Parts: sequence; structure tokens; C-alpha cells
Amino acid sequence: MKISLCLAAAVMLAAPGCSKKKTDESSPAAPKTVETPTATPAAPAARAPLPYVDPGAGTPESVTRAVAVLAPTQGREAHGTIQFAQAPGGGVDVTAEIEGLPPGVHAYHIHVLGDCSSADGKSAGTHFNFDGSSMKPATDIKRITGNLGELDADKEGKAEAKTHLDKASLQGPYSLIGRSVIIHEKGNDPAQPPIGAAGGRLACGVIGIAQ
Ligand SMILES: [Cu+2]
Repeated sequence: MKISLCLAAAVMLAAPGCSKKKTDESSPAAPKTVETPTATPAAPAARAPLPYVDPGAGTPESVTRAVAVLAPTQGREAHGTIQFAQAPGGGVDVTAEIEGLPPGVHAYHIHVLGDCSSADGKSAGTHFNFDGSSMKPATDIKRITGNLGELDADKEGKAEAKTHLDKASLQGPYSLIGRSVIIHEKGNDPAQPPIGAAGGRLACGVIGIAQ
């Protein structure tokens, strides 16, 4: 009987002891296993000024060429290649070779998202503005944003075009890399900036880094 009482007392005494130990481990005086916050949060890292061709090689280079391979949207046949080259004097030279187009004039634009995953090409979003916000362009804008001009397809549906974009770049925050090109059903309507109301989307291609 005496032994049983002692055991019971020991159990009762041990319980608070265990619970005290647990409290001590989570108290500030316990050995530190959690990082203490730094006095001042670090400023956000500055954005890299140029995209790199091969950062793993240790000698970063700036991007000077890019390419978009365009595939038709659902029910369309337009496809082809658009090459981009950073011009020595600034801006970007663009060379387009497209086929499978309905004969006639078709506007083509840089769109803000490099996403051609939807069947109608609308996943590419709105036009990419080389000089300001794409999503919220100025309300008094007079030009068609992201405009590459127009492709004039012959009777066989082929079109070739060369253009120069003064404001565009393959480098820096307004880089075209990772955006997309959309070819439209119709030509641009200059009276409807900044989109140009060129109708449905015939083909879409993402702009990627090239050598
Ligand atoms: Cu467009």
C-alpha cells in the first residue's frame, strides 16, 4: 500500500516535470533552432539588365536574335516563321515567312503573353506595348500597340514581309522574349487604336531566344 502511494505520487510529480521541460524547450532561453529575423529586410534584388543566353557558362551574353514558329489556331491553316534581330543602331529587324493564309491582308502583332495554348489563340492576351503598359495603355493612345504591320498573302496563301521596330528590343524589361506573335483574320483598322480590331486569330507563336 505504501509502495503504491509512492508510485502514484511519483507519477503525479513527474507529469508537471515533463510538462515544464516541454515549456522550457520552446521558450526563448532554449537553444536556438529557429533563425532570428534580421534587423532590416533586404531591399529587392535589382532586375538583371539583360537576359542571358547561357548563364551556366559563366560568361553571360546578351540576346541578339529570336524566333517565333507560328502554328495555326483551331480550324485555320496559317503557319510559318518570324525571325527577330537586334539592330546595331537600336530597335529590332523582323522577317516573316508565312503560308496557309487566306489571300489578302492580315495584321500581325506582338501579344503580351507567350501562351498559345488555347484553341483560339486568346491565351496570348492583349497586345504588347513597347512603350508603356500593355494591360492598361494610355486612354489617349493613337497607335496600334505591338504592331508588326500587315502581311499581304498571295493567291497561294503565302506572304513575306520585313519590318523594323524602332521601340522594340530583345533585351531589358521590354524585351520581346517570351511574348508571342498573333496573325489576324483582317488588316488593322487605324481608327481603332490600340488594338486595331483585326478580327480572329489565325496563328500563334511564342518568341524564343535564338543564336
Ligand atoms: Cu493582335
